[in-house]
Amino acid sequence: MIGLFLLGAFQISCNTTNKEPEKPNFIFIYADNLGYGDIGCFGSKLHKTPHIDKMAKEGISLTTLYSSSGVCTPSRASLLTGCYAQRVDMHLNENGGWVLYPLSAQGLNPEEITIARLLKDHGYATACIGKWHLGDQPEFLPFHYGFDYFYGIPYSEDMVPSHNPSWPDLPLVQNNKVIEAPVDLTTTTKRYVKEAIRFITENENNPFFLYFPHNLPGSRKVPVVNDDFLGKSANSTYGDAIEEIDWSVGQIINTIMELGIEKRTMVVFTSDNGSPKGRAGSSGRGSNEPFSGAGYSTMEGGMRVPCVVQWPGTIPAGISNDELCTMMDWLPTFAFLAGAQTPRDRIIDGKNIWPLISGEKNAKSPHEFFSYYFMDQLQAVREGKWKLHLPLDNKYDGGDKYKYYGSSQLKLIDLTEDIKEEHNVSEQYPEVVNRLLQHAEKIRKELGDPQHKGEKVRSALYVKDPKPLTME
Ligand SMILES: [Ca+2]
Repeated sequence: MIGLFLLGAFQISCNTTNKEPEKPNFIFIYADNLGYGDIGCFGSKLHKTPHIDKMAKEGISLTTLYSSSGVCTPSRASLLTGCYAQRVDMHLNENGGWVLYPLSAQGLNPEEITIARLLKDHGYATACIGKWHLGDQPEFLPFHYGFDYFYGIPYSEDMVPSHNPSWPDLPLVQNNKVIEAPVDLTTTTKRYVKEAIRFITENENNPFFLYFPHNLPGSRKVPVVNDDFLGKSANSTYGDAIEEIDWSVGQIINTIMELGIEKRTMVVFTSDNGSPKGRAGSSGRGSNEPFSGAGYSTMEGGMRVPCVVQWPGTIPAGISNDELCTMMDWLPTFAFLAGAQTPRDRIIDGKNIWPLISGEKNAKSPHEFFSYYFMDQLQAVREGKWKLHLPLDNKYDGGDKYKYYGSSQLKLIDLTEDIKEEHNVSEQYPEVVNRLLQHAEKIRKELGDPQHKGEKVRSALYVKDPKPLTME
């Protein structure tokens, strides 16, 4: 194990020869609303996911990876910028809702340095194939964030005119142009795979970054899957969607094997947030086991997501790591592996987690604390094994920050003993409570709360007169 790690470290840090160290390819496969317990290697008995399970067998499972939000837009902003969504002003939409909707005037600020921008500036070919959801106006399409190529839908697959008549038919976008509307969702995964294979094949001889955010299992009560998968799983259409995603993973892995580039390609599979389990109209069939809570919440089940990473010959096979890491850590980690610099002219919340991923002995989480935000409300903080649910006068529980949801009590949880977050041990550990309360105050000052804007935050970009994204 250690030998393999040293080999990996050598490959990426050796500057003693004339030859540049080889830059690895990165393939980041990101499911939408797939729960912790939805894949075989993370405990699902219902869904058959042989390809993802094989990745786990040949790579590493990260069992304590947090998305930095329980919902799409902030989670994606956070992944691509390496920052809390509050830091980059993508935690609320301009109307106080939680995600961007079609015709939103708001989008991720193109001045943010995304993973794609950073890698592109370092010689990588870059593509985003799948669901975007960081702005649907021309100023906000992936092209502006370092992606050479975009093929996919601009926001969630349930954002259609039947929900809101002012929204256009759900568009399929290629680069900056709508090529189909309404998009035929039964074939999107297959078409994404085809585009992904083309992109990988075209770039087999140069470093590339493929960001592959699926629109499955997604936000509908009944996910739209391909006929080849419909009715095949043991868990209704939801299970069919998970198995279609798994098929797509197999196609990607097969491609890099056939091209013989698997030893210089890191493949990550994860999800943007926990399964909403019926919230907001979505399917109730996902699993966040063994955790409590659903997506769109700050319970473990909402924010902890399954993650497997493979890179044969560099990452040891079949190991797992339970140190705390976050979706914000991919940017500094990829930067490190590509020989690039994590931006220094701004705060980046993520940390390089290569020591954890590469199986370095006794490697510890680089995070002292983790903050569980819901929109602009800090609801809990974690330090080591402790999670403190904060006392709040109006604890948000839905997508409208102006609604009254009721108050909540302070609750200290020992996550090593109480994964379902049921037993308040605050009275036994007053010093832990005090420390975490102090930390919460610091974070609120820095990243904001419902009453105050954060002191160390940047701004999203807002445009005037947003227009529907339609065919020309
Ligand atoms: Ca999501």
